[in-house]
Amino acid sequence: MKRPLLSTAALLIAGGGAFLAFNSMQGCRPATTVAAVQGDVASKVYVKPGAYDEFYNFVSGGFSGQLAVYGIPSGRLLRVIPVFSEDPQSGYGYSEETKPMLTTTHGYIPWDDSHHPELSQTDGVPDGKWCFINGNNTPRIALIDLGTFRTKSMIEIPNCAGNHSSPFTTGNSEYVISGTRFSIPMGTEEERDVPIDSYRENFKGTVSFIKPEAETGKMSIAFQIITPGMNFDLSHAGKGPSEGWFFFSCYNSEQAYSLLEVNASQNDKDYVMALNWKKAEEYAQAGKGKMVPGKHVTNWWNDETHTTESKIVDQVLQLDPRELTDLIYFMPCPKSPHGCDVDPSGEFIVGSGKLAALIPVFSFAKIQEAIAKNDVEGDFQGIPVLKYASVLHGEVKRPGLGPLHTEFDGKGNAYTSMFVSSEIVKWDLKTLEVLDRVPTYYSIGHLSIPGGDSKKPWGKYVIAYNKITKDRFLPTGPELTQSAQLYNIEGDKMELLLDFPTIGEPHYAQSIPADLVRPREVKFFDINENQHEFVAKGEKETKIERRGNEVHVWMTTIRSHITPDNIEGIKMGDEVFFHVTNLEQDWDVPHGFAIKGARTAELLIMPGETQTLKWVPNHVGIVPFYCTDFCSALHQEMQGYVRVSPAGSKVPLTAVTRSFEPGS
Ligand code: RUQ
Ligand code: CUA
Repeated sequence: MKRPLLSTAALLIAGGGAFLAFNSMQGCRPATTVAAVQGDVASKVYVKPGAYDEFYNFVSGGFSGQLAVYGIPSGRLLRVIPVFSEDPQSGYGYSEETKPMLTTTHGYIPWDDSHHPELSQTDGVPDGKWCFINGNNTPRIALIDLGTFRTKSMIEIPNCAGNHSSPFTTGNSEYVISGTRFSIPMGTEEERDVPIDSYRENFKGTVSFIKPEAETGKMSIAFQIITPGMNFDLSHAGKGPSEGWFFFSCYNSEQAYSLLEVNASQNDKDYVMALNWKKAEEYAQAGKGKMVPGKHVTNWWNDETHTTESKIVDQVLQLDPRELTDLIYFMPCPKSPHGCDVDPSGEFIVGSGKLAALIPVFSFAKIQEAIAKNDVEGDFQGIPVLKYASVLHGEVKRPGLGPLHTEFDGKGNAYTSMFVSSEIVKWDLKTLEVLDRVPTYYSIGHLSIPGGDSKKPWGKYVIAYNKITKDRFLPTGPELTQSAQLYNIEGDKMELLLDFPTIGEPHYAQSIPADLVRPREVKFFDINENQHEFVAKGEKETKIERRGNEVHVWMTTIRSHITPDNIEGIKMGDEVFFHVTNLEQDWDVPHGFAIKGARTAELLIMPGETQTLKWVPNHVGIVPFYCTDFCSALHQEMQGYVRVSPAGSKVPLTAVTRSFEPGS
């Protein structure tokens, strides 16, 4: 969502949904766009040359499908990690080794839309090991290794459409969750080929529990729970007393399937779904589920072969809460809830109804009581609906307009983003009193506090991720930069410190002290452990080999030459595979590889690693190749030639580096 349309607002008013009108408008502008920045804020974000930031900030690129890494408090962009989209800088998605990472049951997908980074946890606290992120469009979950800052594994989610309420983690990353946004018909072809207006009978949702293997980061689907048809928006795991539970915001309890902006905004309340995952795990292990069709791909990056390993799985274990009746419960939640956040103590669950004029806070203790007493007001498609008044801790009154997401500082305060009124509102978890509010520029979506959705937030800052930046930065044509804003939250009043531009749409983000990430940092790959099928561990191991019309070149790079650099005997019709090993054993010395006419990007090969570029020559003649990464004083000398001859030519296949006497 970038720029809500005013015409939509008009349509809504005409449609009788006047209460909705504000939702469609651009956020109310704070009167002055130059925020009152007071005193010496610059020194609070200034990281002097050569010094490091205190926090890593992992920010989803939204529709770019990538994950960006910033330093906080400086807001400096450190890296864009390619996850769901190809990356011309590193060759991710172009090299033969990484292509399978982006391959699904729908084939190769060069792009996806990613929303929510979630750091892995130990004892309910981010541990700096992994970062998960969801692919929305073609449902997948990715795991990024924070040793290498690379996508380590990716799993496709079957029986899912719009993987939005994902990938939130349990307290020890036993599981990450994947909740379907769109409900869809599932099962056999016949069961899936149904009229759209049979939504109520045929459309269902699922939540899948993904298990990451602690040692390897390989992911599999442990089980999947089928749910009534609705839209599932966001989720969070319980903690402390509510450990073992998951909470999901659900909208479209109207079960509309057309013009949702009006038709899915009719009910006064939708739901927060409480799911007992410990119970589900027990049932799964006791064989209470059934295997159903659910073809999906699971991809894993092997750091020794420097290659993706892929596996196709045909079925998933599904649990049905209509039979296993103590798995899920609905709690009424005003009105089209978006965020669903659990406070550090684990007692309070905040449902942010984006069309509601208040924020309901549920009490886990009361939920348990209501379940024990069967204190229900009815059911939704066979699932019990607990009484609102019985599960409510209380409501935050008049918080602002368009509450979306809430994070916590660990000192008893909650911070909620207000999309429509463009502000962050700080309130007290116990008294539910509003304590402070600051404007954001503009239309804040998510916000993030370091550790702010965990058991022990580090606090210190809240960062706003805005949907609209009009007039905040130098314009860049119709598409303006996206942005984040950093606020200090150490005092009673929030204080704006910094605006910084971001890539893609900055969606959700998480931050962690750099000290927790850095002990695992990988500086280069040990060449002795390189088990790539086509590795050359030294220049003596370089060679060329023809296999029918495939030609394989074992190639090495080291400052400042490529071996071999004179290749002849390639013919039109050949497919040439350059397997390039970077022989360096030093930090920060990648080499690149590019060849004229290659219809992919170039490669960027890290020290000790082997990567493969496939090249299909389409012209007869001499074709140069070279290193694309400025690696040394003689980087411009790092080059070579391939001779391409007509099909059927008798030129022998050779690959050499020649000695050369000047003038001879
Ligand atoms: S949602 S702006 Cu995709 Cu995370 Cu709330
Ligand atoms: Cu290697 Cu430039």
